[in-house]
Amino acid sequence: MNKLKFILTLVVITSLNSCKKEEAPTPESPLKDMALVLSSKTNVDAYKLDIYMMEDPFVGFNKIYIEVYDSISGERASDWNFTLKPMMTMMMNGTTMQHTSPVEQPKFSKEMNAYEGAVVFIMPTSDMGVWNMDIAFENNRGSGTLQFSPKVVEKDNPALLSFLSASNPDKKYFVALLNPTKPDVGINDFEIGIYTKESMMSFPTVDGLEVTIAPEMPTMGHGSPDNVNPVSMGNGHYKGSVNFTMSGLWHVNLTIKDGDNMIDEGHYFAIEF
Ligand SMILES: [Cu+2]
Repeated sequence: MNKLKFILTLVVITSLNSCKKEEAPTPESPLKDMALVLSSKTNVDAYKLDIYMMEDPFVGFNKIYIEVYDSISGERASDWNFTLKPMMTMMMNGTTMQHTSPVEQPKFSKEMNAYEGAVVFIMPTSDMGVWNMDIAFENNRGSGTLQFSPKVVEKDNPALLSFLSASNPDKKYFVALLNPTKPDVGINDFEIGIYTKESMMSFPTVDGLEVTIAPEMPTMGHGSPDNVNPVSMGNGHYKGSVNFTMSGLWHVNLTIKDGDNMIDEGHYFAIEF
């Protein structure tokens, strides 16, 4: 697994426990094949937070897992609340401005024995702008905030599309590719997330749109049969399936409508395997 090139900044740390006790090692975890991006003591009892991501943060839909455990007993907690607050600080013409990005706030997953959430980074980190993310936590024994500064890269084949609505040029949309993450020959789950921009501080999900997909191999001039158009599942997610009849470079062309109003046609996700 690639080592993450993170610059981690802990902003709020904890009062140190005055009495030293033997600490349990980080518990065995279903997340252990992912990248540990932050591990920190909290100011709540002897609890620690371990934060994992699947890969280096990128422009698009990034899953985030938070494991909460007692550093003495190793026992895991499921009664905490988390709020992720990603914020980009950008320089524009000598002045500083900020904007956030779409977020799925973490909820406890029994399967992963950890909190599962997501952040859709809409721009890469650059000389012009940097990301910081507050991770606020609370339970009935206390609260606090950790912060880290992900270095967000743009993938060679972008995992996020953005455009203005064809029928309302004041409305901006973002479409993130969620699946397939590991494409293969044959039928693949195809899932996207759709978001809009209400303000610099609000990027809500958009449900109930009509999405049509048309995969093609641009170098060979053919498509594929038996694709299933993604259907709105709530929470901005749309699920269908795509048929890649051979390996190589595919374009999955999207047409997105809101009732009779065209939102976009002509954008595609490039997927190569
Ligand atoms: Cu930005």
